[in-house]
Amino acid sequence: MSGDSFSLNQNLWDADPELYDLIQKEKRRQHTGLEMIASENFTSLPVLQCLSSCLHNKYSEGLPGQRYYGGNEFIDEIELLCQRRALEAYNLDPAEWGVNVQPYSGSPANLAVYTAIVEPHGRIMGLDLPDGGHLTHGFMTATKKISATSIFFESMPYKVDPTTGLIDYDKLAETAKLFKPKVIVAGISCYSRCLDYKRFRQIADDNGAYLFSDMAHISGLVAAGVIPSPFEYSDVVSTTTHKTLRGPRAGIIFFRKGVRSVNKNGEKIYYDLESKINQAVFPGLQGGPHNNAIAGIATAMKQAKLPEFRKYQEQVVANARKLCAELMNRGYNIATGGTDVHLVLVDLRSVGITGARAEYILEEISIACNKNTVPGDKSALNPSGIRLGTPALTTRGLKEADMVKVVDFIHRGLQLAKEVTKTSGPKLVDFKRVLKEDATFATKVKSLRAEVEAFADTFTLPGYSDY
Ligand code: DSN
Repeated sequence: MSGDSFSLNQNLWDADPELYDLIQKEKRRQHTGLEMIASENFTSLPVLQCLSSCLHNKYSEGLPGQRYYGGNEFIDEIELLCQRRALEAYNLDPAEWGVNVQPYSGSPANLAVYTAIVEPHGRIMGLDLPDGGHLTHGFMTATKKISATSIFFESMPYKVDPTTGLIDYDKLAETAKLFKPKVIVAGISCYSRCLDYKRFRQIADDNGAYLFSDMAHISGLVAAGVIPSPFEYSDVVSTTTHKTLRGPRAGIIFFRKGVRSVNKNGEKIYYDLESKINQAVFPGLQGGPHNNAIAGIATAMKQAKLPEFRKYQEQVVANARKLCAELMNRGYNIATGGTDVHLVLVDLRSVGITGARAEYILEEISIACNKNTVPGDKSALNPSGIRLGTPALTTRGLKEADMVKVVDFIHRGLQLAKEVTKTSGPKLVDFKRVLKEDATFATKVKSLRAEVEAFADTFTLPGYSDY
């Protein structure tokens, strides 16, 4: 039945102009804006081609060679290629490490790890969300268990030192001794320093815990070798594949194989992670894998071995350092006093504007970032900082000199927010209203936005040219 009045082979722009128009608008927004959300990036044309390929059509529950459906001859080859390349990207020996490339994204990957290695209500320690951890590392508030990790498991956070902003490893060691977690999570969503994996390993060993590293934010930097790798010290490593790694929106889990330890009698204790993790992903939590995304991961992992990829990651860090230095030159306080990675956490308490206002005004001038808690913040609902990242801008070709310009735009936006606050008073709703209704402020915003957009428009975006 291919002769329907709606042809299955029409282009999107003919088949659904209304939707196509919205996609075009989003494309234009991406082109004319400065994308500084630290977890975002612009993936490559080959990855987008994988995502929109025929692989999308196929069901393949199970693993290569052991599927619940027929017709998986080539899907098996693609998944095996993806697994091989994922191990190669991180220089891992297949005798010591295995990988599952089926998780739909980072949160499902992390839940699969806990499901595999922690019994229901077993204990987990992760960096607290307001201190820079991720929801899936066990977030809960005093009154509510927020993340499934805290609903199905018992979660005890560790924290940063509120004065330095650095992870308080001594306190973690002390708490772990009392809490006796089954898993310690070494991972961040907003922390601008390299993690001390050796120290984490020591603390895990002292308590018989697994060390699980969630390298989602930094996996591109790790693959390029520009920051320390978690693999030497970890039992399990998860990552998303779309952040610094610049692949498709998906997740993967690496797990150790072989000897875990040798007991007092000299007997070898072996890891049993492979079947536990594979089963937790499917059939435990997921159905059929997204084969188009798996192909996208495979091609992104190939890119990750190229010299250009290393140069890109070096530039991501160089840009973040320059961004940080320029902000400090302008008098801004930076949590932890700097950055080793792709992100910068700006503490706005001394500026006198909240994270929400900063995020709002920057969005108004076409700079995308997110409000974020900073060390010492009392409420996660009213954070005092913003998180800025360089992966997406670096993909578009911005270099250190461009960061000077970017900081100038940010600074002018934040200065304007200060001015508006004087008129609007403390409520965000009044701030937004004044910004819109006051003709002088509205004109200033419009003119600054035009400058930002003209600047951003000079840099290209990878991807399809027509949508
Ligand atoms: N949403 C991502 C981030 O912004 O850090 C993490 O999942």
